[in-house]
Amino acid sequence: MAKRALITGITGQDGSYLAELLLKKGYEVHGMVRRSSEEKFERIAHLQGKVTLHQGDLLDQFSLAALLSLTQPDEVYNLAAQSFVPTSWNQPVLTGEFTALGVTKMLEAIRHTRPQVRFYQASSSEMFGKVLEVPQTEDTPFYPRSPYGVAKAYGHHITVNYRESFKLFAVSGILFNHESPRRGLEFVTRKVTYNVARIKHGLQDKLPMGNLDAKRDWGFAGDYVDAMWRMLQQDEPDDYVVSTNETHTVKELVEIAFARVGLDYTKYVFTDPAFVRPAEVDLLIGDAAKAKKKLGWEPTVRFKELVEMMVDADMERVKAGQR
Ligand code: NAP
Ligand code: F7E
Repeated sequence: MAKRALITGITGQDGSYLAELLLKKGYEVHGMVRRSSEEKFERIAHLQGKVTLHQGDLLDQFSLAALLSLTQPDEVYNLAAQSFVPTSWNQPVLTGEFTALGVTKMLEAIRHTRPQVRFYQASSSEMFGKVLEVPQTEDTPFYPRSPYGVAKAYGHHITVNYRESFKLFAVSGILFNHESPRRGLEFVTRKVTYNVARIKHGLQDKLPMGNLDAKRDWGFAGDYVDAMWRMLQQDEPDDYVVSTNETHTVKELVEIAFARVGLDYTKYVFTDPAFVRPAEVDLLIGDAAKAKKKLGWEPTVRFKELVEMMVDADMERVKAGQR
């Protein structure tokens, strides 16, 4: 019989890639979606009829338990969150409700409704924040620098706690930044690649940016959802860092993106304090040796290829008048 998976956050970047992956593996895929006045599930439009969508919300614990009873999943991937770091300073309480307490709500629903489920929690390299070790591993202590990072640290610890307290098969994937042509427009990679395409097509001539010196370990989302799945196929639940083991500055990202369309970024990019954060994460670089050894996982897409893939996709989209 086909395995069943429930994905929260199926309309997000990772949810769409994960749903594709699980469908290819023969899973029956269920997704939780929030009610909105206009249903625009663009990232999963191509999966219509292949995945089953159910209304629910991480804030509504009863909706989570009801969904578990209805769908009877073997695996639950908790990808839903308020995931944009700057918004977490504007809406810290909401971020805590979704991104931190939402995890406990789901774990409680699992514990009481379907304790045999294998549970994946989408943890983040933002928990390392002002890093206490370079590169960062599963053993590096956390020092989050935003309400988002703080909320994710709570989500990580409560996942470990429920594993240890109630013997749930619960894992925390500590994923470093991962991107794709489906990335939201406000995140730095997609902001740059989309605006490069607009500039190249003559639709604008300037690009305001924040801190160009920040360093990130950027990988491809398609690779990272495969690591999530592998974590749930192990004999024992455990936590894993998922990263490329490379770090690059935002400036390098900008240079490569503009160069891809034959432009010099210095003519277009300027610093706008509106995009500078109250507290920055200066340097992230992950050591994914454990994931390689135990999961047999490795990234297939490197930084330059990733940026160029995103620029090319945005050039096509802008040409077609799409976002
Ligand atoms: P994303 O594109 O921002 O997607 C977030 C998803 O969460 C959307 O489907 C959104 O639904 C849903 N959501 C938000 N609040 C919800 C709520 N209260 N109830 C139900 N659903 C809710 O994020 P992503 O990049 O795919 O990331 C997936 C997960 O991994 C997130 O938890 C993120 O924090 C974490 N993460 C991401 C990265 C990365 O680099 N991408 C790295 C580490 C960890 P709507 O469509 O209705 O808004
Ligand atoms: O910023 C700098 C900014 O917003 C990356 C989320 O998926 O990954 C993501 O969080 C860097 C930061 O991602 C702009 O200051 C400069 O240093 O793309 P971002 P993030 O904050 O690293 C982690 C792993 C997650 O878990 C999160 O959910 O780029 N930066 N100028 C800028 N960033 C943005 N957004 N916009 C700028 O104009």
